[in-house]
Amino acid sequence: MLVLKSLLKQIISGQKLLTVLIDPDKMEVEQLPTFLHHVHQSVATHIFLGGSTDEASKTDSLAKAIKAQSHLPLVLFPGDVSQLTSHADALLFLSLISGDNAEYLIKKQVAAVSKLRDSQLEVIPTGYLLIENGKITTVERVTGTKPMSRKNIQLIVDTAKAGELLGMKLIYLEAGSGAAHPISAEIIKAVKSELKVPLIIGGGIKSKAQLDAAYSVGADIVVIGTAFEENLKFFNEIKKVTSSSITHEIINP
Ligand code: 1GP
Repeated sequence: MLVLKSLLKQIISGQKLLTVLIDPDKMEVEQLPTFLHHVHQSVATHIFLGGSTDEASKTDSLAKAIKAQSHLPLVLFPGDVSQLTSHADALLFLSLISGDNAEYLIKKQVAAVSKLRDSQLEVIPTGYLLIENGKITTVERVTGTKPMSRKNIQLIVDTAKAGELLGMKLIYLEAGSGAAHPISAEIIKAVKSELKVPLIIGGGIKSKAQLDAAYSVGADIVVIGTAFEENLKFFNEIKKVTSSSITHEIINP
């Protein structure tokens, strides 16, 4: 089934989705078997691949290796046209609607068309909003756009809604990788109350409590990268509950 259709089905049935973000600048193909082993034991439902930069042009080889080693849907989350590869299931076709840099609003998308024309990738139009988080992040530097103020919640809501009205199928509120403060509960709640399309939240989420908090106020999909890169044990905190792990807990509480 197509990625968007299947995630809509999961969300409608009440499931919360968790995406593990693999940044090509921070992952080697050789590290994938161990990393994916942990991903598969966790509650992760999707893998995103991409980053603001891909210095060593590893996206293609990483995508191939991930597809060979994982059953999870692989979705591209590209910072640039150079990060497009056919070795994935879908592409978040992002437009940075929080900023006024034409490059990231439409020009990179135009440049992508010649690569997408003959591709089998499922293209998912996605409104991408960068929100201020307390420190300057790579997305801000690379895109040359100012994040939206955390205090102007109405403007964030209106921008997200404008994205939906323009036909975007997903709205992604981004605090930036390694953000000091994840997107606040107040912002998530306000945006979610006006949106019909699924809401993705990412940036700076480092604990199970923060993950649950984001879900409880309306996030449909949460994206986590840094916390997993820095500590594989974090996967244990969000492990799948299987009958064997329940038995283990009963015997070894
Ligand atoms: C970044 O939203 C993602 O684009 C994930 O952020 O690396 O802080 O988890 P973290």
